[in-house]
Amino acid sequence: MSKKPVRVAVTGAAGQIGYSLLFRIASGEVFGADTPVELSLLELPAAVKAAEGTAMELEDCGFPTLTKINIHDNADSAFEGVNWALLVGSKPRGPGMERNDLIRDNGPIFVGQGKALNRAASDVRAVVVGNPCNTNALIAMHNCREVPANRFSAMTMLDENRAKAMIAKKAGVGVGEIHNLAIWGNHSSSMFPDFENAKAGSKTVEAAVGGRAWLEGDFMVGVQKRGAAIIAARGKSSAASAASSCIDHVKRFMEKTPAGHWFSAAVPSDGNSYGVPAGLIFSFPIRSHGDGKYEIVQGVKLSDYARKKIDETTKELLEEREVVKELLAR
Ligand code: NAX
Repeated sequence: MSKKPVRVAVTGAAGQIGYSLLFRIASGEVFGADTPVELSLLELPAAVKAAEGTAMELEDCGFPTLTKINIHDNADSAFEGVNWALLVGSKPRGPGMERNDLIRDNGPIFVGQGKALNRAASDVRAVVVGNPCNTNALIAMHNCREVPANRFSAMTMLDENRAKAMIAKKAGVGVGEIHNLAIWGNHSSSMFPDFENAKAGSKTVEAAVGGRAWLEGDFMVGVQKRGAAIIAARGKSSAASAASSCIDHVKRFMEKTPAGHWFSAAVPSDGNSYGVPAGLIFSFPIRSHGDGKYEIVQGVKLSDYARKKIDETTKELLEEREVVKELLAR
């Protein structure tokens, strides 16, 4: 293997998403068959043993691309020199817990991890998966002054993939036919999966599914509540699909987005796009330049319906920012 190794930290490495994500990163699928991968697994002390078990299995796969695995129980050492930090680990919502309790409980994790990234990594991209991922990314970004803000993102790719799959099924076409399905806003039930600007092949999605009623009704609710439906059916939250979407997220940022296309990711708002206040970690249609840079796609037409939905999800993110305001150092 000729290339320089890529160092990837994964937090929550012993969790269910970690169990799926790590193997796909190690296999060479993400960074290529000629790029060595060095994994840095971060876990809580109580789960280090389980992470060791996952590491043993990773070794047993015999992936030629996997050249190193280290396991850590502190973020400073885990993030040293990493190129990608996939921040998956956080506390799940317990019974009777409100969203704001979860935000308050998980916020401090991302203060510590933001500070650790600041100290330990100079060429890093951080992707937050752990919920509430937009606001957790906001906290990490504010506590990591040395790393440019546009290196932080939060994952809404699972929502995009869910939305595309639902439309493809309804329209009776392959999921590969559905493109430009942007998720706007928060990774929560307030998100807006923008079916108005998406395409099914060369058709509008509305034409492909036979009208708007299903899109405004079952589709919207279906995407927003898919996570809960999976918990109800499986008894556990989405894991392999979340890991797969995290892989898609990283790949989409690394590859140049084809002309006229876009994908969804929550990134810091520049304050000049679609009326979203500057600095919020907001999911937009994104186009990657393939050289580490990306842009928020401009000029996407928004109907009154879309505008209302985007305003609602913006309001929710502003409220979340208010809940964690003492944790925002920048
Ligand atoms: P698990 O509970 O299976 O695993 C989480 C792991 O994180 C545990 O092993 C735990 O020990 C570890 N952990 C907790 N605090 C940590 C810390 N401070 N440092 C390092 N490790 C820590 O959860 P899993 O199903 O893997 O989900 C992980 C997160 O992803 C949750 O917050 C979940 O809500 C979120 N999700 C986000 C999605 C998205 O689309 N953005 C979708 C899937 C998932 O719901």
